[in-house]
Amino acid sequence: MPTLSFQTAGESHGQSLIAIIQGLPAGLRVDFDFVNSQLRRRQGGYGRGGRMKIETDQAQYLSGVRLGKTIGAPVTLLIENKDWANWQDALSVDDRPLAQEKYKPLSPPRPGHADLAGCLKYNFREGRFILERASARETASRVAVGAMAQLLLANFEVELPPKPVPWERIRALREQQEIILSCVDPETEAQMKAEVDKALKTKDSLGGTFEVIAHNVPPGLGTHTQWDRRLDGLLAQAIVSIQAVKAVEIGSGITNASSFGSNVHDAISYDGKKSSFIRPTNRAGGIEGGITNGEDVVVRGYLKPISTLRQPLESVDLETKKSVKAAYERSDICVVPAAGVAGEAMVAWVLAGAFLDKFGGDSLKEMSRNFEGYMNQVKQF
Ligand code: EPS
Repeated sequence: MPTLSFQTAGESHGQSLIAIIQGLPAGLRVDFDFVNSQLRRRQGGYGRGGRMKIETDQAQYLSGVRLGKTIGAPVTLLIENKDWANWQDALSVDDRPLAQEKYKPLSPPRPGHADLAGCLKYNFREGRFILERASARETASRVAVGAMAQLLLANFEVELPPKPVPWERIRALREQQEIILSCVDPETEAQMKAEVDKALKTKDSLGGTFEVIAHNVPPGLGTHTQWDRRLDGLLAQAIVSIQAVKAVEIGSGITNASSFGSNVHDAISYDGKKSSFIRPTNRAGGIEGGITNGEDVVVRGYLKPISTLRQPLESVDLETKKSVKAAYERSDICVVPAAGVAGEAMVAWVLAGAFLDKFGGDSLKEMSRNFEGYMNQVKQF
C-alpha cells in the first residue's frame, strides 16, 4: 500500500461525491477557500453543459481535520450533488417502485462511452448505472483531493532559476471570473472558442490537450529501481485515468520520438556560484530514469472529444439487437479546461505521494525536517 492513497465514491446523480484520503501527515493547515476555488475552476470553461448551472461544488470535511489542521487520521471529503433533488425519486436507494416518468434509461449505448463495455461486464440492459459512475463528475472529488496535495506540496518549494513561463497570463487566467478555454495564448484561445461554437452548431463535440507544469520540484522523487515506482509511469497512469484522456506526454515525448537523440536530450552544465546543475532545455519534462531531475515536471493529457453526441452515431438496441442511433444524454461539448484542473490535481497528487515516499513523517514537522536534511545534502553534492 502506498504511503499516500485515496479512493472516491459517488455517482453523478447520487446524493453526493466522497473521497477518503489516507496518509496525509498531521499538522497540515487546510485552506478551505483554496480547495473550493479549485472546485470552482473545474466547473468553468467554454462548452460546458447544463449541469454546471445546477451545481456549486464545495468540500465538506467529515473526518481527519480538526481546528483547521489535519490530525493524521483519514480525511473524508464530501461534495454535495444538488442535482440529486431532481433524481432521488428515479434513483432511490431503496427499492420503492420506480418513478417511471422521472427515470431516464440510457439505451442504446453511446460509442466511445463506458455504456456497452459496462453493460456487458455488469449485466445491465441499459447504461444508466454504468454512466452514473463512469461520468467525469467523479473528477470533482479528485480535484478536492488534489487541492489537499497542493496544500501539502506548498510547504516544500525549492528555489530554482526562473523559467520562461507566461506567468502574467497564467495569473490572469487564474483570476478571471469566467474561464474560457484556459489557453495561455489569447489569440489561439479565440480560435479555439470558434471551434467550440462550430461544434455547437454542427451538434458535434471536441477534445483537446492540457498541460500541467510543476515548478520548484526537488530532484530525487520517484525511482529507477522498480517499475511501479517510476514517477513517469505513475504520472501517466494518473493522467490517463481522467475521463476522456486517451494519451499522455511527459516533456516533449511525442516529438522526441521522431527526432535524433542529439536534438532530444538535455545537455548538462554546472553553475559553481549557485552550486547547481543547469539544463538549457527541458525536453525530458523534468524526469530521467523515472526520477525528477530538478527541472520543471511537464505533463500533457490528450482528450478525445466527448462521446455524447447530439447527432448520434450508429448503435444497437441491447434488447432487440437492431441498428438504431445511440442515446443522447445531457452533456458538455468540450471539457478541456475542466480536465486541465483535474490533471493539475492528479499531478499534485502523484508528486505529494512521491514526497511522502521519500521524506516520510507522520507530522508536517517531521516531514519538513527530513526534507531540509535531504536538500542540504543535495546542495553540498
Ligand atoms: C460532469 C457532470 C455531468 C456531465 C459530465 C461531467 O453532468 P450531467 O451528466 O448531469 O449533465 O456534464 O459528465 C460527462 C462528460 C459524462 O460523460 O458523463 C461534471 O461535473 O464535470
